[in-house]
Amino acid sequence: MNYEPQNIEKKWLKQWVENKIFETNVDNAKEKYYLLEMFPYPSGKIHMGHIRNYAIGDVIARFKKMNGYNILHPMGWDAFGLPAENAAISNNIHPAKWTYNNIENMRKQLKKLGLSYDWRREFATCDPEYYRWEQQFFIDMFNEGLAYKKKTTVNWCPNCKTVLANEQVEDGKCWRCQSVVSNRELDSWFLKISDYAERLLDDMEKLKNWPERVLAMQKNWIGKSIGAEIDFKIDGLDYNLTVFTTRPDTIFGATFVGLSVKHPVVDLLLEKSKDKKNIKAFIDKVINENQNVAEDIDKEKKGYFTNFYCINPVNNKKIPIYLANFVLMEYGTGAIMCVPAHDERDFDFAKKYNLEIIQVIKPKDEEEIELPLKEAYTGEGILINSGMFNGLDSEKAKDEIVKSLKNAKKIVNYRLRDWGISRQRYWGAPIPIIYCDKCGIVPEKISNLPVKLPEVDHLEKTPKPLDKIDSFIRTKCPKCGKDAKRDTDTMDTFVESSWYFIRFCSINPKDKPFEKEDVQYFMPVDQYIGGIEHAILHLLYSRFFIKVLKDLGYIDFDEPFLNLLTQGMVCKETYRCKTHGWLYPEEVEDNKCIHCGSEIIVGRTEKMSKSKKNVVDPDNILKKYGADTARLFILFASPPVKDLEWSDKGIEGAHRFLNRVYRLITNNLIYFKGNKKNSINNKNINDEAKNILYNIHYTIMRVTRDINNFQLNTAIAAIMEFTNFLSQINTETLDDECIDLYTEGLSTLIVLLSPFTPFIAEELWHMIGRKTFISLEKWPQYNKKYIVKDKINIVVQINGKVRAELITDANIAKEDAIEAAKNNDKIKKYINNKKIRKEIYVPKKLINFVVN
Ligand code: ANZ
Ligand code: ZN
Repeated sequence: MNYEPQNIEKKWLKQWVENKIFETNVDNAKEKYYLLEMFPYPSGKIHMGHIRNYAIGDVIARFKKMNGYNILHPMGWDAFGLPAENAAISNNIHPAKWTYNNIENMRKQLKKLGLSYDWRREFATCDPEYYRWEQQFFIDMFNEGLAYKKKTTVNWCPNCKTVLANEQVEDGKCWRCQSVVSNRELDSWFLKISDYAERLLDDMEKLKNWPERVLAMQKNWIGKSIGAEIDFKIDGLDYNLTVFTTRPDTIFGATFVGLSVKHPVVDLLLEKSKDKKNIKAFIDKVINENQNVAEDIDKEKKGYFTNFYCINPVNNKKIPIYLANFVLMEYGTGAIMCVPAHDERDFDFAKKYNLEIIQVIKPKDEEEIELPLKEAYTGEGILINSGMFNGLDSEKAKDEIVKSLKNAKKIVNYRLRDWGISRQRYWGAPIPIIYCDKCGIVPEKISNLPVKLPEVDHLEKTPKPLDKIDSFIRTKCPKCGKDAKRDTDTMDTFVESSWYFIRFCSINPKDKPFEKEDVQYFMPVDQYIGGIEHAILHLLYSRFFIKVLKDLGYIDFDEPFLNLLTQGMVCKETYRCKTHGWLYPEEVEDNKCIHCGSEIIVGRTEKMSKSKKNVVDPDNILKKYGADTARLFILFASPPVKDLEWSDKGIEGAHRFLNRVYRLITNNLIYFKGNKKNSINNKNINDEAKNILYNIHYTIMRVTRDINNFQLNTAIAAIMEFTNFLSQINTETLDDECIDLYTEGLSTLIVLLSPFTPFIAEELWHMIGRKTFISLEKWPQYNKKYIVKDKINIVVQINGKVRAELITDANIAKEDAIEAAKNNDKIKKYINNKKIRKEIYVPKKLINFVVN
């Protein structure tokens, strides 16, 4: 009999479906476990990263199911987005058609992998039956003031021709296409995530099993800082300029004021100024520069003196007001007091424009800093040059100084900005808002939802395609019934992924977003698995959205994902030729480029990507080896949280291992025929039997523990060792009792393998005569008493050097152990004719004789 994965896998897929093995329903008598992997964007084909994500999840889902949990394990499609629209533009195919074709293909691929999904729950987010609820949530948020429209500077991706939220700009580039992002003034919709900053921080406490790194990134992104707002009067004008500072203790060192070019007072200054032209020119220059200057400490500081002065409220000193490119209007108050002695940016700026630098903080317990200062001292310390506050600790001075000022107050600031969700594209959920000349901004009537996307037969790559579709725009005002116009933006696709996991709880819910009882039973997600790239984006948006839905009364919990596992990337070596660039492995022979014969450069392993030509196509692997081999290799090659290096040898190895398991079972089928005694009389069993029992229970213990800790690779290693052990036993010498134990070992092996390689496990289970589905079996339990070894090894040393090893009874007495050591042949040599000055005994581990 040969292992033929293709036949086996087809057969069991069919059986599982026919017998509804993975269908789950609410069952209040059973404890639930919701396992979720991040759902994919239907790009057309699954890649190795998907397979890894879903294979890891499937092991956990199957394992928990076998441990008695009622498992919710769903799958669906994050189906709105730009790639569909771009494909539509270049190939003249409707985005919906493109999307559903891709879904069709990817669903087939996923099914081949034997993932234990309840496919009845599948949906695509581009289905109006899905996004209508999102439109309803949006309207609720609008009514609560949580969704609002404003004209502001937004991030604009010139390639995607759409706005991006702050979270979607990485190092000044678009997260999707890496184009450099520019600024635009636009009217767009925002969700008030900033109102939730404090709760998003506080509730991190509930996320005990999230990776530290993810929590740190979110915390940093929210960027809470405690400081003060202090008013500085502008000399000669009746105007108080409010600055935000985290260091009120340094106020005596404030030698100028920095102003954002977008600060409202700038208009007033311009009006009164004699230098209008130059000021305007400077403002234009800064606005046209890239925006992230304030974030980027190394960027060149630029400023322009306004010819106005502020009065420093602590000492009435006149200090110049500069427009400065590093002061953002979007943070704090858009105006700052600048303390060059204690802030790096201010220091650079002061050097450049020759402004005064006054040290006001002295480091504690340290010698005087050399003057003039070579760099800013940004730490805390003792106040100097600060009048009546001299000698105070900076921490204390912060409070005292704010208290002493009339126009100053303590305040908390957050870096987190509201979530901009307007997208100027077609393939997204329409924003359900109507503009009426008489009534203004009016939300669509709930009973008119969904606001469906209009059919189009041709899309062009222009911003706001919906603007060109008259039949979509023209509508009636829900309030007064007069002619009105629809909003023509669509929502950020991250809105869809912010609540899909609650929709999964119900099977095709009609006339509601989900059934409340279903959500009550299944939520929150017990284990979420996905890529680290969403550490902020999707994971922060979802946390916010769930809190909003709770406040709106839809649900009654406030964190969506209790545990989070971020899996590593799938990587592979790259090859490059000096003249021909990146090469596919097929273009390399004997380390030479097949086109020109020149020596190739073998690159370090990198994330699989089309551009680097190091992608391995899952279809080819599945065709050649079957899904079980692919799953096993990916799970064995490295622990889930680490990057995984693809290796052809590794996949061959995984395949050989499954062949060995298959042979081991099929060669021993005869032993499963007889009558089993089943009960093991363990009082007087022989050493051989004890050893088999030990290995069975020790392996169960290891595999159980390792799966619980997501150490799936070492769990597999334990199964492999157990396979070796069983293969080396000569069954012909075994007595009846041992044969029973041996078959128990074989069947345990199959069960332990089943979450990792479910097809071959199901097949072998069937072959040894079982009539049940292994996917529904109980996970085996180990008995500690079989794991305790009754023999132990004791190391024997002479003067601290290891000279022998004793094998003794585990509960040997000290005297007997020492006696046995002295009688050991190897030890005798060393102690003959010598005096033992000291005997050291560490129970069950070590004996040391100190001799002359
Ligand atoms: C005076 C000062 C003295 C400051 C000093 C720092 C050190 P975080 O911690 O990130 O909240 N700042 C305030 N608003 C700003 C804006 N809109 N654009 C650029 N910079 C701004 O940083 C707060 C500090 O960043 C504030 O405290 C302010 O400079 C600056 F020795 O005020 B500080
Ligand atoms: Zn109206």
